[in-house]
Amino acid sequence: MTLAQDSAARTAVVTGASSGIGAATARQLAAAGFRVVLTARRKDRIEALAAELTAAGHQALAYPLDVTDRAAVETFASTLGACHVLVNNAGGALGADPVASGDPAQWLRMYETNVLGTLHVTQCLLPALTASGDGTVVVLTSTAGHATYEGGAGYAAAKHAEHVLAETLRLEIVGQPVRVIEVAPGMVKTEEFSLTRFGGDEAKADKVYAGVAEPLTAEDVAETITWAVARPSHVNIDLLVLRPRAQASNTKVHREL
Ligand code: 8X3
Repeated sequence: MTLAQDSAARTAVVTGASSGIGAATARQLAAAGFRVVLTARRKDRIEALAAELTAAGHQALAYPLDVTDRAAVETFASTLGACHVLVNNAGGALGADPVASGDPAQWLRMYETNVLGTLHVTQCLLPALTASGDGTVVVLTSTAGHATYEGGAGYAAAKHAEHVLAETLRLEIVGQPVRVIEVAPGMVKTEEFSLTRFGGDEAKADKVYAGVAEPLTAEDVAETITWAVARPSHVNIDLLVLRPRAQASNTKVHREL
């Protein structure tokens, strides 16, 4: 399979594009005129979204990919062709246990998906992003990448590391034609984030948003990413933190219960 195409459209790769923020970002970048390449492990989902976008007159392709599989990411990069924007969205949280009882396997998995996944894809696509003459790397971290909360250590540690990756990369490639944008959302209600975190336990997942008037939506975050990517190329949105109005900090949330 080759993803190279003759097209005047700029190419945007979105990881974790099968649902939530990734899918919403792919939709909005496509609407903004990008040729979008949707990657995620779940082939059926990204193929359905690519078909939906194509039927709507956009340019969209699906490429099944596990960002933790270095060899697969290298193969993807070698077939991609031009790349102007990379949105590192794949990742997520597993568990909310205290440090005293947290599961090391969950900590490791969160490091692998959030940090090493972003590392693999960014390393492998950086040559194409640089060759584009005007590349953008977006790293979707979290407010958990900037402060912690009880029960959040494993996720916060991974997101802090991902934040450091973004900040360090920006220092290292200054002078090259690639921007590094970090978007750090707080409470976002998507169909899967909390459900995955709590192993499919709907009651626990729902409790996260209990009484919160309007958590952010995937579309809110996608709009923010698309806005940052659409700034003139000399403007670098280093870090953009967004939260719902009801959330003043990671630990201060207004709930109407
Ligand atoms: C998600 C934000 O507060 O659930 O990235 O850690 S939080």
